[in-house]
Amino acid sequence: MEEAILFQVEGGVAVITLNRPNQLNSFNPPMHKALRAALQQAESDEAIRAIVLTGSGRGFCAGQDLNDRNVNSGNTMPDLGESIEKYYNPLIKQISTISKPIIAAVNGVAAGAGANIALACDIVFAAQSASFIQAFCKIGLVPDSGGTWFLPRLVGSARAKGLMMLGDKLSASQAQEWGMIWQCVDDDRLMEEVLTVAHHLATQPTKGLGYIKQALLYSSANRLDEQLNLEKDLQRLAGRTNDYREGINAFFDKRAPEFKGN
Ligand code: T3D
Repeated sequence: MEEAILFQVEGGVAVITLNRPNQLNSFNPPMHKALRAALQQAESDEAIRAIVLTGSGRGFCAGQDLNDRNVNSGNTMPDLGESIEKYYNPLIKQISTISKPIIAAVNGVAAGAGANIALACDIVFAAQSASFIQAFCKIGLVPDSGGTWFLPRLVGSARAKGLMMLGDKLSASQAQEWGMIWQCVDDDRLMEEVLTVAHHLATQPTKGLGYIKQALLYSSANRLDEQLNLEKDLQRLAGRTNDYREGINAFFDKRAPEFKGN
Protein backbone atom coordinates (compact mmCIF):
# COMPACT_ATOMS: atom_id res chain seq x y z
CA MET A 1 0.00 0.00 0.00
CA GLU A 2 1.26 3.53 -0.82
CA GLU A 3 2.31 5.68 2.13
CA ALA A 4 -0.39 8.24 2.96
CA ILE A 5 2.30 10.83 3.63
CA LEU A 6 5.63 11.29 1.88
CA PHE A 7 8.43 12.93 3.83
CA GLN A 8 11.59 14.21 2.19
CA VAL A 9 14.34 16.36 3.65
CA GLU A 10 16.84 18.31 1.61
CA GLY A 11 19.06 21.22 2.63
CA GLY A 12 17.21 22.00 5.86
CA VAL A 13 13.75 21.84 4.22
CA ALA A 14 11.23 19.08 4.92
CA VAL A 15 8.67 18.52 2.17
CA ILE A 16 5.56 16.75 3.44
CA THR A 17 3.25 15.45 0.71
CA LEU A 18 -0.33 14.34 1.28
CA ASN A 19 -0.41 11.18 -0.78
CA ARG A 20 -3.89 9.78 -1.43
CA PRO A 21 -4.28 11.20 -4.94
CA ASN A 22 -7.19 8.95 -5.94
CA GLN A 23 -9.25 10.51 -3.15
CA LEU A 24 -7.85 13.98 -3.82
CA ASN A 25 -5.68 13.54 -0.70
CA SER A 26 -8.71 13.57 1.58
CA PHE A 27 -8.11 12.63 5.20
CA ASN A 28 -8.62 9.24 6.77
CA PRO A 29 -7.23 8.28 10.20
CA PRO A 30 -3.94 6.79 8.88
CA MET A 31 -3.21 9.98 6.91
CA HIS A 32 -3.98 12.12 9.98
CA LYS A 33 -1.66 9.99 12.07
CA ALA A 34 1.14 10.03 9.52
CA LEU A 35 0.88 13.81 8.99
CA ARG A 36 1.01 14.51 12.73
CA ALA A 37 4.08 12.25 13.01
CA ALA A 38 5.79 13.94 10.05
CA LEU A 39 5.18 17.38 11.55
CA GLN A 40 6.52 16.16 14.89
CA GLN A 41 9.64 14.85 13.19
CA ALA A 42 10.12 18.18 11.40
CA GLU A 43 9.70 20.00 14.71
CA SER A 44 12.20 17.89 16.64
CA ASP A 45 14.93 17.56 13.99
CA GLU A 46 17.20 20.58 14.47
CA ALA A 47 18.57 20.23 10.96
CA ILE A 48 15.09 21.01 9.56
CA ARG A 49 14.48 24.76 9.52
CA ALA A 50 11.52 25.11 7.12
CA ILE A 51 8.60 22.89 6.15
CA VAL A 52 6.56 22.62 2.94
CA LEU A 53 3.13 20.99 2.85
CA THR A 54 1.77 19.95 -0.55
CA GLY A 55 -0.40 17.32 -2.23
CA SER A 56 0.30 14.62 -4.79
CA GLY A 57 -1.60 14.36 -8.05
CA ARG A 58 -4.04 17.01 -9.22
CA GLY A 59 -5.40 18.10 -5.84
CA PHE A 60 -4.02 19.58 -2.64
CA CYS A 61 -6.60 18.10 -0.24
CA ALA A 62 -10.40 17.56 -0.35
CA GLY A 63 -10.84 17.56 3.45
CA GLN A 64 -12.41 14.61 5.20
CA ASP A 65 -12.62 11.34 3.24
CA LEU A 66 -16.37 11.06 2.85
CA ASN A 67 -16.09 7.30 2.19
CA ASP A 68 -15.54 6.97 5.94
CA ARG A 69 -18.90 8.55 6.75
CA ASN A 70 -21.65 5.99 6.51
CA VAL A 71 -24.81 8.00 7.08
CA ASN A 72 -27.34 5.58 5.62
CA SER A 73 -30.56 5.50 7.59
CA GLY A 74 -30.48 2.80 10.19
CA ASN A 75 -26.81 3.51 10.96
CA THR A 76 -25.79 5.45 14.03
CA MET A 77 -24.67 8.88 12.84
CA PRO A 78 -20.92 9.49 13.28
CA ASP A 79 -19.86 11.80 16.10
CA LEU A 80 -18.19 14.54 14.09
CA GLY A 81 -17.33 16.48 17.26
CA GLU A 82 -15.19 13.54 18.29
CA SER A 83 -13.49 13.50 14.89
CA ILE A 84 -12.73 17.23 15.13
CA GLU A 85 -11.44 16.88 18.68
CA LYS A 86 -9.31 13.85 17.91
CA TYR A 87 -7.93 14.75 14.49
CA TYR A 88 -8.54 18.21 13.04
CA ASN A 89 -8.14 20.46 16.08
CA PRO A 90 -4.82 18.93 17.19
CA LEU A 91 -3.55 19.17 13.61
CA ILE A 92 -4.39 22.88 13.32
CA LYS A 93 -2.84 23.57 16.72
CA GLN A 94 0.27 21.69 15.67
CA ILE A 95 0.61 23.62 12.40
CA SER A 96 0.01 27.00 13.96
CA THR A 97 2.35 26.48 16.91
CA ILE A 98 5.14 24.52 15.24
CA SER A 99 8.26 26.60 15.87
CA LYS A 100 9.46 26.54 12.26
CA PRO A 101 8.01 28.30 9.20
CA ILE A 102 5.57 26.15 7.26
CA ILE A 103 4.62 26.91 3.66
CA ALA A 104 1.55 25.48 1.95
CA ALA A 105 2.19 24.70 -1.72
CA VAL A 106 -1.40 24.38 -2.94
CA ASN A 107 -0.99 22.42 -6.15
CA GLY A 108 -4.70 21.95 -6.95
CA VAL A 109 -8.12 22.07 -5.39
CA ALA A 110 -8.20 22.64 -1.61
CA ALA A 111 -11.67 21.91 -0.27
CA GLY A 112 -13.27 21.68 3.17
CA ALA A 113 -10.70 21.04 5.86
CA GLY A 114 -8.12 20.92 3.05
CA ALA A 115 -8.64 24.63 2.37
CA ASN A 116 -8.43 25.56 6.03
CA ILE A 117 -5.34 23.46 6.70
CA ALA A 118 -3.63 25.45 3.94
CA LEU A 119 -4.78 28.72 5.54
CA ALA A 120 -3.34 27.61 8.89
CA CYS A 121 0.13 27.50 7.31
CA ASP A 122 2.37 30.56 7.61
CA ILE A 123 2.80 31.34 3.92
CA VAL A 124 0.46 30.04 1.23
CA PHE A 125 1.52 29.68 -2.39
CA ALA A 126 -0.99 28.33 -4.89
CA ALA A 127 -0.71 27.18 -8.48
CA GLN A 128 -2.67 29.27 -10.99
CA SER A 129 -5.03 26.32 -11.58
CA ALA A 130 -5.62 25.69 -7.87
CA SER A 131 -8.77 26.72 -6.07
CA PHE A 132 -10.19 27.01 -2.57
CA ILE A 133 -13.66 25.78 -1.63
CA GLN A 134 -15.34 26.11 1.76
CA ALA A 135 -17.27 22.97 0.79
CA PHE A 136 -18.80 22.31 4.21
CA CYS A 137 -22.13 24.08 3.57
CA LYS A 138 -22.73 21.82 0.57
CA ILE A 139 -23.01 18.80 2.86
CA GLY A 140 -24.73 20.57 5.75
CA LEU A 141 -21.60 21.09 7.85
CA VAL A 142 -19.88 23.99 9.56
CA PRO A 143 -16.40 25.11 8.43
CA ASP A 144 -13.82 23.61 10.76
CA SER A 145 -10.04 23.31 11.03
CA GLY A 146 -9.84 26.92 12.16
CA GLY A 147 -11.53 28.27 9.02
CA THR A 148 -13.96 30.46 10.94
CA TRP A 149 -10.95 31.96 12.76
CA PHE A 150 -8.45 32.34 9.90
CA LEU A 151 -10.67 33.26 6.95
CA PRO A 152 -12.43 36.40 8.31
CA ARG A 153 -9.08 37.65 9.58
CA LEU A 154 -7.57 37.18 6.13
CA VAL A 155 -10.35 38.44 3.85
CA GLY A 156 -12.83 40.19 6.16
CA SER A 157 -16.21 39.09 7.41
CA ALA A 158 -18.26 39.79 4.27
CA ARG A 159 -16.07 37.66 2.01
CA ALA A 160 -15.64 34.93 4.62
CA LYS A 161 -19.41 34.68 5.05
CA GLY A 162 -20.02 34.59 1.31
CA LEU A 163 -17.41 31.88 0.76
CA MET A 164 -18.67 29.81 3.67
CA MET A 165 -22.41 30.14 3.03
CA LEU A 166 -22.26 29.79 -0.75
CA GLY A 167 -19.43 27.26 -1.00
CA ASP A 168 -18.26 28.83 -4.26
CA LYS A 169 -14.92 27.93 -5.76
CA LEU A 170 -12.37 30.74 -5.30
CA SER A 171 -9.58 30.78 -7.86
CA ALA A 172 -5.97 31.08 -6.72
CA SER A 173 -5.60 34.45 -8.45
CA GLN A 174 -8.73 35.83 -6.73
CA ALA A 175 -7.43 34.43 -3.43
CA GLN A 176 -4.22 36.38 -3.94
CA GLU A 177 -6.14 39.52 -4.91
CA TRP A 178 -8.20 39.24 -1.72
CA GLY A 179 -5.11 38.81 0.44
CA MET A 180 -6.12 35.28 1.42
CA ILE A 181 -2.83 33.78 0.23
CA TRP A 182 0.69 35.07 -0.27
CA GLN A 183 1.15 34.32 -3.96
CA CYS A 184 -0.39 32.62 -6.96
CA VAL A 185 2.22 31.28 -9.40
CA ASP A 186 2.26 29.45 -12.73
CA ASP A 187 1.53 25.74 -12.28
CA ASP A 188 4.86 24.56 -13.62
CA ARG A 189 6.77 26.96 -11.36
CA LEU A 190 4.95 26.25 -8.10
CA MET A 191 7.43 23.87 -6.46
CA GLU A 192 10.45 25.77 -7.75
CA GLU A 193 9.17 29.05 -6.27
CA VAL A 194 8.11 27.41 -3.01
CA LEU A 195 11.42 25.60 -2.58
CA THR A 196 13.38 28.79 -3.26
CA VAL A 197 11.49 30.54 -0.46
CA ALA A 198 11.71 27.49 1.82
CA HIS A 199 15.48 27.20 1.32
CA HIS A 200 15.82 30.91 2.02
CA LEU A 201 13.79 30.55 5.23
CA ALA A 202 15.98 27.58 6.22
CA THR A 203 18.98 29.95 6.34
CA GLN A 204 17.22 32.56 8.46
CA PRO A 205 17.04 32.99 12.28
CA THR A 206 14.75 30.03 12.93
CA LYS A 207 14.00 30.85 16.54
CA GLY A 208 13.18 34.46 15.66
CA LEU A 209 10.80 33.30 12.91
CA GLY A 210 9.11 31.01 15.44
CA TYR A 211 8.63 33.98 17.79
CA ILE A 212 7.11 36.04 14.94
CA LYS A 213 4.62 33.18 14.43
CA GLN A 214 3.72 33.23 18.10
CA ALA A 215 3.26 37.01 18.16
CA LEU A 216 0.97 36.95 15.13
CA LEU A 217 -1.04 33.97 16.35
CA TYR A 218 -2.13 35.87 19.43
CA SER A 219 -2.30 39.38 17.96
CA SER A 220 -5.89 39.34 16.77
CA ALA A 221 -7.26 38.06 20.06
CA ASN A 222 -5.05 40.10 22.41
CA ARG A 223 -5.71 43.61 23.66
CA LEU A 224 -2.95 46.08 22.75
CA ASP A 225 -1.44 45.97 26.26
CA GLU A 226 -1.42 42.17 26.20
CA GLN A 227 0.21 42.16 22.79
CA LEU A 228 2.84 44.69 23.91
CA ASN A 229 3.64 42.38 26.81
CA LEU A 230 3.93 39.40 24.50
CA GLU A 231 6.23 41.34 22.16
CA LYS A 232 8.42 42.22 25.14
CA ASP A 233 8.64 38.58 26.24
CA LEU A 234 9.38 37.30 22.75
CA GLN A 235 11.93 40.04 22.09
CA ARG A 236 13.69 39.07 25.31
CA LEU A 237 13.96 35.49 24.04
CA ALA A 238 15.02 36.58 20.54
CA GLY A 239 17.66 38.86 22.06
CA ARG A 240 19.26 35.85 23.73
CA THR A 241 19.75 33.83 20.55
CA ASN A 242 23.08 33.29 18.81
CA ASP A 243 21.40 34.39 15.59
CA TYR A 244 20.73 37.83 17.06
CA ARG A 245 24.42 38.11 18.00
CA GLU A 246 25.36 36.99 14.47
CA GLY A 247 22.94 39.50 12.91
CA ILE A 248 24.48 42.41 14.81
CA ASN A 249 28.05 41.27 14.17
CA ALA A 250 27.38 40.76 10.46
CA PHE A 251 25.81 44.21 10.23
CA PHE A 252 28.91 45.92 11.61
CA ASP A 253 31.27 43.65 9.67
CA LYS A 254 29.33 44.61 6.51
CA ARG A 255 28.91 40.94 5.51
CA ALA A 256 25.99 38.59 5.01
CA PRO A 257 24.94 36.93 8.30
CA GLU A 258 25.32 33.18 8.74
CA PHE A 259 22.40 32.20 10.88
CA LYS A 260 22.53 28.77 12.50
CA GLY A 261 18.95 28.67 13.74
CA ASN A 262 19.83 28.84 17.43
O1 T3D B 1 -16.31 14.14 9.06
C1 T3D B 1 -15.63 14.74 9.88
O2 T3D B 1 -14.69 14.19 10.49
C2 T3D B 1 -15.88 16.20 10.12
C3 T3D B 1 -14.83 17.02 9.46
C4 T3D B 1 -15.01 17.45 8.23
C5 T3D B 1 -13.96 18.17 7.49
C6 T3D B 1 -14.29 18.32 6.03
O3 T3D B 1 -13.38 18.50 5.29
S1 T3D B 1 -15.91 18.24 5.51
C7 T3D B 1 -15.77 18.55 3.78
C8 T3D B 1 -15.40 17.30 3.02
N1 T3D B 1 -15.02 17.58 1.65
C9 T3D B 1 -15.92 17.85 0.71
O4 T3D B 1 -17.10 17.95 0.92
C10 T3D B 1 -15.34 18.00 -0.69
C11 T3D B 1 -15.83 16.83 -1.55
N2 T3D B 1 -15.23 16.89 -2.87
C12 T3D B 1 -15.68 17.73 -3.82
O5 T3D B 1 -16.56 18.52 -3.63
C13 T3D B 1 -15.00 17.64 -5.15
O6 T3D B 1 -14.35 16.38 -5.25
C14 T3D B 1 -13.95 18.74 -5.37
C15 T3D B 1 -14.66 20.08 -5.56
C16 T3D B 1 -12.95 18.84 -4.22
C17 T3D B 1 -13.15 18.43 -6.66
O7 T3D B 1 -14.05 18.20 -7.71
P1 T3D B 1 -13.53 17.54 -9.06
O8 T3D B 1 -14.67 17.54 -10.01
O9 T3D B 1 -12.26 18.21 -9.47
O10 T3D B 1 -13.11 16.04 -8.67
P2 T3D B 1 -14.09 14.82 -8.34
O11 T3D B 1 -14.35 14.05 -9.58
O12 T3D B 1 -15.24 15.26 -7.54
O13 T3D B 1 -13.14 13.94 -7.35
C18 T3D B 1 -12.11 13.13 -7.86
C19 T3D B 1 -12.11 11.84 -7.09
O14 T3D B 1 -11.80 12.16 -5.73
C20 T3D B 1 -13.49 11.19 -7.07
O15 T3D B 1 -13.29 9.80 -7.01
P3 T3D B 1 -13.60 8.88 -8.30
O16 T3D B 1 -15.01 9.14 -8.71
O17 T3D B 1 -12.60 9.34 -9.32
O18 T3D B 1 -13.34 7.49 -7.81
C21 T3D B 1 -14.07 11.67 -5.78
O19 T3D B 1 -15.06 10.81 -5.26
C22 T3D B 1 -12.85 11.68 -4.89
N3 T3D B 1 -13.02 12.62 -3.78
C23 T3D B 1 -13.03 13.95 -3.84
N4 T3D B 1 -13.24 14.46 -2.64
C24 T3D B 1 -13.36 13.42 -1.79
C25 T3D B 1 -13.22 12.24 -2.53
N5 T3D B 1 -13.29 11.03 -1.97
C26 T3D B 1 -13.55 11.00 -0.65
N6 T3D B 1 -13.68 12.10 0.12
C27 T3D B 1 -13.59 13.31 -0.41
N7 T3D B 1 -13.68 14.41 0.37
